[in-house]
Amino acid sequence: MHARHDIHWSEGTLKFTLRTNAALRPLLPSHFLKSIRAAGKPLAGLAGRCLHAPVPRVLRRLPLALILGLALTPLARPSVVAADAAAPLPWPQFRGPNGTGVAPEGSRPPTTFGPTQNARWKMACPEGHSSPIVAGENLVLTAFQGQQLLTLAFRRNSGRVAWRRAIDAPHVEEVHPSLGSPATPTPVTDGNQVYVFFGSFGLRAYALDGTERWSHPVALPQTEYGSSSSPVIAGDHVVQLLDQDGGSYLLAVHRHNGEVAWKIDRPDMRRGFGTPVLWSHHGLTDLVVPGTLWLVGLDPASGQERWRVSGLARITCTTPVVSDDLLLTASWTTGGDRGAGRIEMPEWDAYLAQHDADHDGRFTPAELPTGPVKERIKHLDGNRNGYIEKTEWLSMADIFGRVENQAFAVQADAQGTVSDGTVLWRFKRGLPYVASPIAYRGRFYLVKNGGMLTCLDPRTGHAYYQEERLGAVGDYYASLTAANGRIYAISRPGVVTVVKAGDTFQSLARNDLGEPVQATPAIADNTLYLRTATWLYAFEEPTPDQPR
Ligand SMILES: [Ca+2]
Ligand SMILES: [Ca+2]
Repeated sequence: MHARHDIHWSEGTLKFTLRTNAALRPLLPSHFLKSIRAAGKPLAGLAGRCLHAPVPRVLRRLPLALILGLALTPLARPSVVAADAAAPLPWPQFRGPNGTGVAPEGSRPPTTFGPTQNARWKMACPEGHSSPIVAGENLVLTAFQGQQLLTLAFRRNSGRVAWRRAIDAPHVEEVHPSLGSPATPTPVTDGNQVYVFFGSFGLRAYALDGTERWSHPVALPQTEYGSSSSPVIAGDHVVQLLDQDGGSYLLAVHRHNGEVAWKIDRPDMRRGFGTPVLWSHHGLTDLVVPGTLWLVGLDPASGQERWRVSGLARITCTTPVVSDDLLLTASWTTGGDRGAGRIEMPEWDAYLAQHDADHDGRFTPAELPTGPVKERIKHLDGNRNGYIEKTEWLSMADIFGRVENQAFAVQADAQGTVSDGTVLWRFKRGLPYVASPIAYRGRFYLVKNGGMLTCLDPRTGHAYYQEERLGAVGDYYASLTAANGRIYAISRPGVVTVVKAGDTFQSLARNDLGEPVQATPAIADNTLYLRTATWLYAFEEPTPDQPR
């Protein structure tokens, strides 16, 4: 009997073991032993087991015969196990684990809190809409102050500023004058580094202690409202969505050096503000990317498109969520509902004949009459040359003609195929504009501007309740979060309504923070970290051994 021989390695917080035996070790090429790295694919089929662990890329590079030999040799039975998969990062990105908005079970943040209640600490925080993430002992967020793009780390236990890094921005992207900020995308961490993105700069990586690691500048995006999509980690890559009015693309760079891994153009996408998520099913992981009208699934290793499903808004601000085997989303933009308020672009030839005053075959802003088309002139003028050309007009007319604001759920079929044909249901009421929806404990929740909450069955679309009033009016920009059986919905004026999760609407508390909130909270252990217009709070109920 050969002695078992385990080869251990780690990637981020995941630890792996390749379980084989000493007799086979000489068969493994030395580069394999030296260069094992985790990649984004689940290990399916190898050794007849499906393990919920990323498969090392190097395994895919091994000769098939060797893999089969390893798998079939009775002496060997190799397997890759995630030995420490139960130690995920607590809140590593926008909306926490894989963008779900759901805190790990066992988290018990407070239900009632405010500037003078259950605030363990509060710290003044410069302007910005990015959400805090948990990176080691720190919270990290971005801010904008004095033409500088800031990355700030605050000690989780005290709020003390641990480090502050600045990027001078000679050119700041255009942002919405009252709603936007050049510091809106939320950082992401893989447990070793923090990655930040500014539309006015690009990507930058810092070590957890704030040491600069690399930069990847990008051309200034054209979104009018300001970049909002947050970077995400997919295997060895940092992925950044740069949907804009012209020249949209999706970028993946290597985590260790910031060099381009792949870049794909998205010519049919216009400005968009959502964040991609990862969806694992049928032995594959899809990078799911929101955009104009289409939700697209890609291979995270190459960027190659695998599928697309229709049903997103003309401008998608929200991020989809994964729940069990379902992919769920909801989006809404003005003019995309059927009936009253629907925007339709006039027919080009007739409109040109009527309004092209200088007969040059295109429109200047001055030539267009006041109305919904003229209001969207920057959105239409994708190449930013100051004219609306026929191609720009027709492509936008096509988008306005096809859009159907909705929520929907999609499930892969038995073969793993995803398409419009595998959409389980579509629902067109109570839709959110900016606040991403949440799937929590078997229900799917949407918050609509004005303060209305809807609860759906994620498998059927059945409404357990619809557009229940939260009692806190205003727009909802922060995304829904959940912990300990409660949903947190935050109005832009700064009221956090805490609702009991379940099939019957039950409001538990309304907490007024006294100033606007656009950032999404982070939840770790029993603390809810929340950024308001000028403060960063750590809300937590005092424990008996923790005097205030
Ligand atoms: Ca003209
Ligand atoms: Ca143009």
